[in-house]
Order: sequence, then C-alpha cells, then structure tokens
Amino acid sequence: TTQKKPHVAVLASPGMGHVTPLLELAKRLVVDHGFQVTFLAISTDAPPAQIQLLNSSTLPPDLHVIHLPHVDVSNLLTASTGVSVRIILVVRQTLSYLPSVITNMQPPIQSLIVDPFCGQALEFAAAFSIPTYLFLTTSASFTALTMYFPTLHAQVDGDYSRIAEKVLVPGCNPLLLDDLVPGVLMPEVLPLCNRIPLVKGVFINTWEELEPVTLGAVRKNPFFLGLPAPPVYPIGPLTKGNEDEPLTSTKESQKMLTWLDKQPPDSVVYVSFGSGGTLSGEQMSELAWGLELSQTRFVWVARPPSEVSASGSFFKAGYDAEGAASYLPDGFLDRTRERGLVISSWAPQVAVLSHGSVAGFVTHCGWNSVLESIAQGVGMIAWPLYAEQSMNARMLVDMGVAVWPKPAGERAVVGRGEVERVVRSVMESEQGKAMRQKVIELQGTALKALGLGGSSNASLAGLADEWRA
Ligand code: BUP
Repeated sequence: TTQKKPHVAVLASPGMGHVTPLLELAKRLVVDHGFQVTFLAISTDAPPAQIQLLNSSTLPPDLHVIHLPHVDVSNLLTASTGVSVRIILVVRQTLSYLPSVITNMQPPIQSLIVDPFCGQALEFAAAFSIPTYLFLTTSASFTALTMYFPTLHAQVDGDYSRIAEKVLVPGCNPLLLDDLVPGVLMPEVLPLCNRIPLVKGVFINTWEELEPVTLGAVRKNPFFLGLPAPPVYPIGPLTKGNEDEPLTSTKESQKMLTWLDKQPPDSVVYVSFGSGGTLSGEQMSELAWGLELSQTRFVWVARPPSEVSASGSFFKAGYDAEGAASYLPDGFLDRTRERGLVISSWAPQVAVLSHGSVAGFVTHCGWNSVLESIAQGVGMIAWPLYAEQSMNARMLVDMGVAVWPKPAGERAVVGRGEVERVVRSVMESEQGKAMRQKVIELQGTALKALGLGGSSNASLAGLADEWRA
C-alpha cells in the first residue's frame, strides 16, 4: 500500500534566527514522517548565510524551497527607519504574493506553518480554509507571557509603569519587570497575541524538562484553559546540526576551526552577540580588556560598535569587510595573539560550540544560541541586549547554567574587572564545574526529548499522524 504523503508549507520571515529552526522542522517532517514540505523563503535583504543554507544541495528531495519574489521597499524607507521596521515592511510586501503562490501549489497544502513575524499569512490562509500553525522560535515562558499579555495590558490600561516589580503569569515562575521593559511589554505585540486564537496549534522550540512549570501551566492552569487558545506542542530543541556548518563556510570560519583544533580541551571561551547584536565602543573596549586580563583563550565574533553600525546591522550580519579590529584597544590583537582569535565573518557556531576546546559561551541569549549551547553542553555568560533576551538570561541563571555580569556606572557598562571575574568563574572555578554538570544534565534531557519515544519527538509525531489521517 502506498501511504498518503501530506504536503505542508513552512513560511519563515528573514533572518537566521527564524529560518534555522523552521528549516529543521521542515527536515524532520520530511525525514522522520515522510511528508512533502514546501519551504517559503523571504530572500529580500537576506544575509548570504541564509541563501547558502536554503540553496544547499544536501536538503532531502521532498523538501522544496521556493524563494518568494524580491520586493523593493526603498521608497518606504527614511533615514531613520530601524531594522525591525524594515523587516516588517519587507515581510508585508512579500506576503502580498502569498495567495497566488498558495493557490498554485501542487498537491494543495494540508497545513501552513508560519513564524510570528509572518502573522499576516494567517488571514490569507483562513481565506483558503488552510489550517495554520504558529512556530514561536522562543521559549515557552515567552509564549505564556504572549498569551497572557492582552489580559495584562487591559488590567493596567496600557500603562506598564503601574506594574509592581514582577509580572505574574498564572501558574508560571514570576518574571521581573526589569527584564521585560523595554523590548517585551509593548503594544506592538498585541496583534500577534490576538492572532494566536486563529491558529490550530502553537509549536514551541523547547522541551518538557527545560520548562516544566510553564508548560504545565499552559496546559492545566484555569487561566490558560479559559483562553480561546490552541494547544501547544513543545518540539525542541530544533537547532542546526554540525553537518549544516560547511554550507555557510568561509575562509575565516575555516580558520576558526583550525585554530580551535590547536587549543587544549575545555580552554576556550566563545564570544558572539548574534546576528543583530552590537556593543558600544566603550563596552567593546571593556570586554576586550576583560578577556585579556582573564588570561583565558577566546574566539570573538566581533563587529563594529553600535555607533558605527547602528542601523542595518541585521542585514550585513557579520560581513563587515573592515572587521572590528580597528575598534579594539591599541595593541590588543598583538598582546593576545597567542591565545585569542577575533573574526568578523559568520561563524560556524554549532561546530564551535561542539568543539572539544570550547567550554564557555558569552552570548546575547538569542533563543537559538541558548538552545545550541545547551544542546552542546556549554555553560554560558549571559549578555542580553534586546527583545526577550533578558528573560532568557534570567531563566538560564535560575537554572544554574549561566552567570550574568553586572554593569556598573551611569552608562551601564560592564567593566573589565567584572568581565575578568565572570570568565574566570565559568572557566576555572567550582561554580564553573557545577555549571558544567548542570548543563550536561540538561543536554541529556534534550537528546532524550528528541529521540524515539521522547517528549518532543512524540509531540510532533502525534500531530503528523493527525495530518496524515
Ligand atoms: Br552571528 C552568528 N554564526 O556568526 P539567535 C549566528 N549564527 O551560526 P539572533 C551562526 O544564527 P533572533 C554566526 O548559531 C543561531 O542559530 C546561530 O539566532 C547562528 O539570535 C542563529 O541566537 C542566531 O536566536 O536572532 O540572531 O539575535 O533575533 O531571531 O533571536
């Protein structure tokens, strides 16, 4: 008997933080569940790494990538248009092609899976009566807050200064207001919240053992049961694999791996602030001094400071020809030549984190980076910069897998002494050892969740069966 092969479409907004987990989900549906998947990519302004990943010849045959037509938003931009507004404009323009793309797909699609920035797609899909699913590429904790947010917003009448210190999402661990403002509690998020009831289900890139309290609350707490909200499916951690890294390889990324091969086991700290993160010049300098004073080996994916690349850094995504060296303290590169490497291109992050010489990660706590670090058993130094990253950082500290350096002074800069302290504590101290143990424990639960019979595996398999029926 030939089994029915359901056809599912996956739509990702631009940026590796979204494309990577959605592509992993697409691969799993094809490889583990025998689906046919069409991956709809928004390639306008996309970083080269994204194009390389999606054009790879190693994708399974039943995974078909369609690049949606390029759009030109230049007439909508002003000198002050920020990166996120630009992405929103690109997505909106591109999605106007979606109805015709969807109607032409053969065989017709069974379901559509979208990431939160492609929310408009839900309305199109509804018009075609196509069941849609959201894939939130963040934590369950952020998902629960998103579901609770309209209630909270109404309670305080949109005035978040009326919230005392903590936000209590029913049944969940308390969240510190300071971690949520600015960047998380903002009225701009409401349209996304209001779209959640329109979907058939919400995928979350997490797993039971990582966020048991929150996942329990979302399923059982009366508040959540009373919402018109669809079921949640924890299916993570879906991260890119080591085998994907050669696809985005550059001369510099090769150099990085060769350099790591020459370092002793567990001796190197890896420093990267994601595709969107930049530090101020002053902060870069303190970080450099701190790394130097710690006398620890390091690889640093550095890009020019925020004063230089404030806007558009997302799209350049680490392809700054000049590199960051000229912004580092005088003589820094010479003095650290023997034990440090600074590069300014796209890094093979999973290959780096899984390398035997790497034992610590200074990270901006983007959710993908967090998952990759845990999946590779590497303890973190949390350095959140924007969006929900402080929430992620707090969770990691509470779980005992990260330390969070404290800024000082009016400009809230983390000083060199503090950098030296946290680097040493992760790489050398008893606290570092305990952290290593804890993160390896979590790594184990991640592997188990994804394996046959594991919770995330079962969660996706159950849904795949439903789609097949
Ligand atoms: Br930068 C960089 N190499 O040099 P996050 C990033 N990555 O492989 P972000 C590299 O991009 P959002 C590099 O491994 C991760 O999969 C990294 O996602 C990879 O942060 C991804 O960590 C970055 O979620 O995205 O870029 O800030 O804002 O969407 O969270």
